[in-house]
Amino acid sequence: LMEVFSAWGALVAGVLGDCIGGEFEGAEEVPMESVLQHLSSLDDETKGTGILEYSDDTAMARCVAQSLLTRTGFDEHDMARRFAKEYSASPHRGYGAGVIQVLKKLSSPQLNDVYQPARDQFNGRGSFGNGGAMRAAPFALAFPDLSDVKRFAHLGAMLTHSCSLGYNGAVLQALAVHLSLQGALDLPHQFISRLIKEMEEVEGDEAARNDARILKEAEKPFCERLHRIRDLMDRSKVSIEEVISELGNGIAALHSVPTAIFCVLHCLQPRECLPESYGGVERTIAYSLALGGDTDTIACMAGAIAGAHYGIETIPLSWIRCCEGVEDADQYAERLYKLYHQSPLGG
Ligand code: R7I
Ligand code: MG
Ligand code: MG
Repeated sequence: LMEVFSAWGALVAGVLGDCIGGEFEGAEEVPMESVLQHLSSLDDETKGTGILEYSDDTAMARCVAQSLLTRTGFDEHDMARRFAKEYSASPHRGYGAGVIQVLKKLSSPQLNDVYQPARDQFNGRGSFGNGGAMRAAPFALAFPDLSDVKRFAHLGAMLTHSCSLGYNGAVLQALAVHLSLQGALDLPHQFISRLIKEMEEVEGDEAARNDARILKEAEKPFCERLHRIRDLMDRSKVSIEEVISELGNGIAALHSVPTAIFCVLHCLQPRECLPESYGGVERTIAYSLALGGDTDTIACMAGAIAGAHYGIETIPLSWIRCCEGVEDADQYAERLYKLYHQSPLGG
């Protein structure tokens, strides 16, 4: 059963990860000292950090939440329209280089098939970027039924990411948030086994097998990464370098969604490299930033999973106060929570 504190935690911590993580996006190496300095500057109001703006990750997640709420369920035309409108209103939120083409085409009134622009990307194979996964959390909140979470996270991602290595990252992220909302992180090994079981089925699909073969990945790429996570979990010490080389920190969904899940699992306990005073969400976001690479997106995804587990009450007010769009995230979470409990959603 989902608690409203978890729903708030998921969407709010996702925004925090994006806003706070933006500082290090694209950095190759990020010393933990720099991360802790950045985080402590958020507590210090005299420093006048000002408001940290959200990027495309949150901009698109807001569209997903608004669309699910307005349409009381998934409506691909409405969601596509919102993505396009948001992009044309604020194009400078740091969108991926390829997805901009899709967003421009989606604003054309003549468009019949809203999934076509995404299919045209990268010589017709579609994008494997993490742009579908970074905005997947609202799907986890909206649908009580796991098969609906999978189905609509998939379709929502397909509006921009038609390669299975892109949209299956969104399915995995939505599943992780959904299970976390239900308290599944109390038993971390069962949590990862459950994700493997679900993704075995998701990646057994013909299209996924084809993409994996063409891109020379493992037969079931996300499952393979989840197994690597399980191996890393069982080790007493894991270095940042090992996490990066085993799981990645890049802009591909395959190199960032499993990484975000690992960050959450690794930070379930206090860690030597992190201040003792930190709660779980703080640990998770700090650790995500220290990996470098696509920090806003990895922290956003890890933040959503962790926020669902620990709940809103564990997040420092000083962090909440300095990030753009937190109040809205809070409201969307509450309204999605009500939908989840009151009316059956569906397509
Ligand atoms: O996936 P996407 O929306 O980007 C999201 C990322 C997040 O980190 C955000 O915070 C923001 O910074 O961007 O955008 P896409 O343009 O679809 O994919 C991102 C990038 O991945 C592309 O610009 C390409 O560099 C790369 N990429 C590919 N490269 C080769 N072949 C994605 N798919 C392919 C591909 O099939
Ligand atoms: Mg971004
Ligand atoms: Mg990013």
